[in-house]
Amino acid sequence: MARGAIKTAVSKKDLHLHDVVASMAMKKRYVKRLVRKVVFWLLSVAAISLVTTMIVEKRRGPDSPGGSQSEENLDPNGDPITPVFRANNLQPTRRAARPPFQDRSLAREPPPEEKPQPTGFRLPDVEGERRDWHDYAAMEADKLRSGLGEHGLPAEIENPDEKELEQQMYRKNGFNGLLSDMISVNRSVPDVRLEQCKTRKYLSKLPNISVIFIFYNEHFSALLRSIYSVINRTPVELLKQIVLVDDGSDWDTLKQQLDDYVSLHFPHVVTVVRNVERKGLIGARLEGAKVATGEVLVFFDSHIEVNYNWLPPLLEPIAINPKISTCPIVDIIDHSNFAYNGGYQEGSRGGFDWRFFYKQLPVLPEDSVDKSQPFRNPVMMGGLFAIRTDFFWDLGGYDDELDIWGGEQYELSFKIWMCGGMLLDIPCSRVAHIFRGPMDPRPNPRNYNFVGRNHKRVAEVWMDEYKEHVYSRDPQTYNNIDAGDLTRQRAIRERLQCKSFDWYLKEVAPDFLKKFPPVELPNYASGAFQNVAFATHCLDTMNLGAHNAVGLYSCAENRTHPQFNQFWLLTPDRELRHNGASNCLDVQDMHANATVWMWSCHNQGGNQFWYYDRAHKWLVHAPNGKRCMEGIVENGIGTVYTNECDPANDRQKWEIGYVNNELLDKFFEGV
Ligand SMILES: *[C@@H]1O[C@H](CO)[C@@H](O)[C@H](O)[C@H]1NC(C)=O
Ligand SMILES: *[C@@H]1O[C@H](CO)[C@@H](O)[C@H](O)[C@H]1NC(C)=O
Ligand SMILES: *[C@@H]1O[C@H](CO)[C@@H](O)[C@H](O)[C@H]1NC(C)=O
Ligand SMILES: *[C@@H]1O[C@H](CO)[C@@H](O)[C@H](O)[C@H]1NC(C)=O
Ligand SMILES: [Mn+2]
Repeated sequence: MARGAIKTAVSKKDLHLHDVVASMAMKKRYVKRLVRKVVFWLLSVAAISLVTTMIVEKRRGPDSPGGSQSEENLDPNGDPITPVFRANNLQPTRRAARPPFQDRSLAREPPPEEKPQPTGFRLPDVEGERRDWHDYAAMEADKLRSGLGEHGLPAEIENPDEKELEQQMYRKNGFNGLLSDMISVNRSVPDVRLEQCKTRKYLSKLPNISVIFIFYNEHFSALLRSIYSVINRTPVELLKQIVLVDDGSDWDTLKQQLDDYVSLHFPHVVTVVRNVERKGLIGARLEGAKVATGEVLVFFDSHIEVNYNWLPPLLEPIAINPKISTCPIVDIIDHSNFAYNGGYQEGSRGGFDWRFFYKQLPVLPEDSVDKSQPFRNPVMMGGLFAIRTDFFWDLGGYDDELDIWGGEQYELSFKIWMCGGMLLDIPCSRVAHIFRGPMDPRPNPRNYNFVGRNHKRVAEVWMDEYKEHVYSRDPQTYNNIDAGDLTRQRAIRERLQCKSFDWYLKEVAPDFLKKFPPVELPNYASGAFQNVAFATHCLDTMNLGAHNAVGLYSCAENRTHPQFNQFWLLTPDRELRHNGASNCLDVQDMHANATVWMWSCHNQGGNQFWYYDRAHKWLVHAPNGKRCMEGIVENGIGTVYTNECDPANDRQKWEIGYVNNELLDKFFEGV
């Protein structure tokens, strides 16, 4: 507009040409200065935020407790924790790294289309008397309690003489067992619920429950606190039974001592079931369910504390519709100081990628208008949930051939949705769980890939044609797994006339296919990454998992398809991922000899962004400017760093087993 106006002025009034040109020049200068100011300002903001991010990342660096842990997709401890529990546990404080220069996920996603807003989920308004289920007397009494760890405050053992024992018990349990012994089993917790929850009334007529705690070598006081929290905060008329399933533990405290404690303190409400041999999470839950007499089953881990009025909001949807299964929001009990952290804000839905890694996705916008209301969840987290006893058995329980743990939360979630039910998360129901920290490994209960077999069973029975996407991620493994007899599972699907997996993906999880495209895009490069200066050495996991530094080791013979430890991919997400695992190479510092870590892939670029510069043979860690991966072998030990790129330094040059040149030519398109 302004330019057009000036042009017109020039053609009409030549006399003023000089003035006009001068004023245009002035305007140009002015605009230039303005642009320069804005650019300078933007750059300053970017620089400050980059520096802040780096300081924060450094502070929250990988030395924090929860540091080293073994393979992510194995649980040698046999602890009934789901992958997401483990993921949280491994990253107790560190946020997913913020891409310092650009959020590529924003760059790639097309702008949202204008669509009519789908209507969100609401439970039907049912007739019926309602009541305020709060136990105000108990809540008031709790307010007056004082002592170590009361109100969920962080606690500490101060006596220096006990430090060694504390460490020992810590490593044995993955949490501070000695501190647990010092905190009352009846301790009070902070009321972390959303305000709307604190006054809400629920149906007066609710079903009664059996709470099933399963455990393998659980610390005694942590188990007791789990039981007491349920007894102290559950309406007597709704708590029919507590079932303790000892899954082949071998600690003495869990035998006669537990029996004696139970018969002295909870003679009528607690039932103990003992598996002579360890069956794992799935088998143990099934044994518990078999003796349960309540109308609703509540499955819990054995190191939890329930919050005030946790049960009525969890039960009401089930009372309204018997085919609804519900999950509480899981708060966090700190494994080192037992602080109760209820920082829940938004909630999230469960999902999975085609490697069956559990993923969290945002709540559908139409379901999160009122954040205190139940919302639909495609996949349960797996550790804590409620389901009607008859519905559970009608679905066939868990597939009893699923061994130890793994895949069971998918199996049950698919069944619930596909066979006429519904799975809801309940923001007003809060239960806290101890996410374990570092611990001494416990024996692996099996000597075969039971997780893979479980996954194949679930895929075969429930995923229809989509199972191929799971198998195609790891054909070697899946081809060699015999899923066993599936007749009973298929008969259940037939009898209940369950819907297709395609229906589930489209209706229940409409965002999955977008987030996790079934057909994987090709990699930019893959195979062994061989150092040029130390040509016998290749990038290697050193048999370690997440939160350890990557290293160098004698190269595999087959450079395009090396052994597991040396198989790396430069993925379509422009990250350097360990093949078949969910760890990516991650750099958190800019200084010389910055460590290259293996860390859970966050798909956000940033500190996990890598580029292969073929001309220099550099592996460039892009966001920090020209920083290159460097391999150094000293005294036979191979270390990997990033340093400023130096064309004369052969330690920064790498040969990769397979390079897709055509794709690499277009590497920066759409970045
Ligand atoms: C815990 O509270 C119960 C009553 O709810 C009481 O009987 C028991 O003695 C208490 N235990 C401890 C160790 O404070
Ligand atoms: C639990 O509910 C069932 C069905 O309503 C009822 O028969 C049973 O008596 C209840 N049990 C207790 C202990 O309230
Ligand atoms: C490496 O392994 C792949 C897949 O097993 C095979 O196709 C290829 O021939 C092997 N290459 C060499 C050099 O052994
Ligand atoms: C980086 O590490 C190498 C090998 O340990 C060492 O020789 C070099 O001096 C280090 N550089 C800096 C700046 O610390
Ligand atoms: Mn657990």
